[in-house]
Amino acid sequence: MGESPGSESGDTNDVATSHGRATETDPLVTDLLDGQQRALARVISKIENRADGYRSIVGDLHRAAGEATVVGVTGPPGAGKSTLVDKLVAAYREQGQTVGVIAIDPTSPYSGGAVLGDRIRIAAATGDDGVFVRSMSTRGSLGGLSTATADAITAMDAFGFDRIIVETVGAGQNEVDVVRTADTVVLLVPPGGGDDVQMLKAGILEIADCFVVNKADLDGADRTVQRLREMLNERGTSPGGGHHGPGDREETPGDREAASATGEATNWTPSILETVATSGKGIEDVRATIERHREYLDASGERRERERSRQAATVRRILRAEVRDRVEAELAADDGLDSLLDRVVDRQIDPYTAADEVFEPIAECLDDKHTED
Ligand SMILES: Nc1nc2c(ncn2[C@@H]2O[C@H](COP(=O)(O)OP(=O)(O)O)[C@@H](O)[C@H]2O)c(=O)[nH]1
Ligand SMILES: [Mg+2]
Repeated sequence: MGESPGSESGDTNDVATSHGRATETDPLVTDLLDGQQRALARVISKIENRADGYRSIVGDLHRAAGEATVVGVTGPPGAGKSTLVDKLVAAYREQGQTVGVIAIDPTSPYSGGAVLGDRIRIAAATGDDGVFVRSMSTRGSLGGLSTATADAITAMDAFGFDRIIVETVGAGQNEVDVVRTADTVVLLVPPGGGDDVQMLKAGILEIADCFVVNKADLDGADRTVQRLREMLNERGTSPGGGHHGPGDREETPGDREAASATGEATNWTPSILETVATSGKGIEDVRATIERHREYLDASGERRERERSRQAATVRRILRAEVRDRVEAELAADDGLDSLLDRVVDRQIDPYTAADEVFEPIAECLDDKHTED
């Protein structure tokens, strides 16, 4: 909850860190690392609001993170993700593991624990400090969610949770990017959905490590399992194979396979499981499969590869945002585009030239930097 709406100034501590370089550690960081959930909640709010000092906070936390296993749970709305996550949390707690949950729900922003199942709400309400649930909204600028989620994961990781679950509807590139921040991707598929399986082909299928046909109590689950098997066979997941095309950027599924193909360890063949999340049937299999995948990631060296491509994506996102902000600042300093636009509309200059004129000072700085090196 924002305590000072409309005010950017905050208290004097924050002002000192407004350039993103803290001279000393923010007390919030100390409290978070000390295991105070309230500090964790406040840090995530700062991350979400891009509040003063959040960068140096994330910087400090980054050094303390890196131990948690991040599990992405994705699938269409109503597939039973929240119900399954709820049961999964309980299963982890039974094993003595602590769990942080991030629910990204475009339909119910800021509804807090309300988007999740009863078990988690109860766990949270009864003060089980081995569970922490947070929802994040999809509002904000392009790519902002991916970065904010990555930062929130860093905060939960530094806090010390053994497992971090990110629930998200796997629609759209932004959400696919979010799911890619996970070590293990669990994809929920509703039964009887020949069409749904068809839809999955668009991007999300390739990044699933575990397929879960939930609502197995309903008709059509067997057929859906069958269809998924066929699809995986078409894909050719046999060891050593499975290249889909040239991976010309970081973070493509091809990168993951290339990484594992170079190692000694065998490739991971995605599992297909059936569950009834409402009753808890099959949840233990899901938990065990995630653990098995985790062991595979360590044995194959793929964990580090995934971490590298995820960090590459984060750095690139930050850079893109940085460039965008610089350009906007440049525009603002030059009275916006107004004078340039008149010349473009009057056909004195073309849009490329206009863009060049705006970008020139930035480009010059970059050129200077490169000649220094
Ligand atoms: N019959 C049946 N219903 C389920 C199952 N899992 C979840 N549901 C129901 O499906 C609805 C949507 O579940 P929810 O977990 O909110 O889905 P989400 O949108 O993917 O998070 C709820 O009414 C659940 O009770 C299941 O295994 N079987
Ligand atoms: Mg949900």
